Amino acid sequence: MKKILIVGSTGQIGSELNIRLRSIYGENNVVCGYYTPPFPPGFFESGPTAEINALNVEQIAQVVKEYNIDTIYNLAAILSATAEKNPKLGWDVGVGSLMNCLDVAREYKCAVFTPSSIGAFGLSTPKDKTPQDTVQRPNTVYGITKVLGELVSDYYAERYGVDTRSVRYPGIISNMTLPGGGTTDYAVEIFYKAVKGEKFICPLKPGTFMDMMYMPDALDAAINIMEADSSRLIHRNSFNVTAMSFDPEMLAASIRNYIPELEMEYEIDPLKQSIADSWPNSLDDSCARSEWGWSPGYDLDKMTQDMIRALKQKL
Ligand code: AKB
Repeated sequence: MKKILIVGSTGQIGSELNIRLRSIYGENNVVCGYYTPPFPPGFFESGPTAEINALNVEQIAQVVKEYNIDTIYNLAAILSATAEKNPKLGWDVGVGSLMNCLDVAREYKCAVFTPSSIGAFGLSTPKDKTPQDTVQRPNTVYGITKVLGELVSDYYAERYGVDTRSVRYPGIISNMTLPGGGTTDYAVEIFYKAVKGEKFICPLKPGTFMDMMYMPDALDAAINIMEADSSRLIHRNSFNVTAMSFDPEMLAASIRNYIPELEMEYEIDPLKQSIADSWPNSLDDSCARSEWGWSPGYDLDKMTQDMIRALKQKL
């Protein structure tokens, strides 16, 4: 049975990943490293937890030693738009947490999952059906940390034999914990507004296409890549994965199938728009499909129905 540490377990992904991992590997085999609130209901009761500042390598090493951890999910990050407002913080968290996890993993022989992102691509990357192996010259600090993360993770795998694996996440849509400061956050916020019956002010122009994914698929991607047979992996850091690609108009139309009164107006946020314009419209995820069987379960309509159902219950 795996012994897992999640660094950053209270964020958008971590707060749901910990529940899924505990249901697979057992409550006591998943340690939730936390630093910042909010803490989901039952967080401190449902299994071991440890306060971990991802920038403090000793704290990570201490927990890995104490619980005999063999797998680290490193989810500490400052998302793209927030990182552009505070590039030093974006760099320190993005690079610092990864280097700390890699160094601890090297010493204690752990596997490491660290998400990369569509943000690892830039203006000179082919925009449609972006290939697995292509130009990566992002112009955001978030993207730069993601490219560095991919390269240094491969370096630790080749040079020190650390089992590093990763996926390039698109925008993740979820209903438990809000994302904080990403360029794709609009695709979550619109659902909250629609279910509350409020007007949605969209920060991105119509025609701004980006890859997206519903949280259950994002969790599958993280767990399945870590469970994949390593002899089948030609790539490691990091795999293109996607489930759908849409622009704000398509998303609003999908929601209006179930909430016809949704009102949407545009008030473009220049920072978010310029980041979105530098990212792909759609990824080619065929390598993930052939090397470890990636296959998403949710398309736009299925996700829309489930988001509305879940938010109606929650709100
Ligand atoms: C962001 O918008 O910053 C993230 C991402 C796509 O990596 N959701």
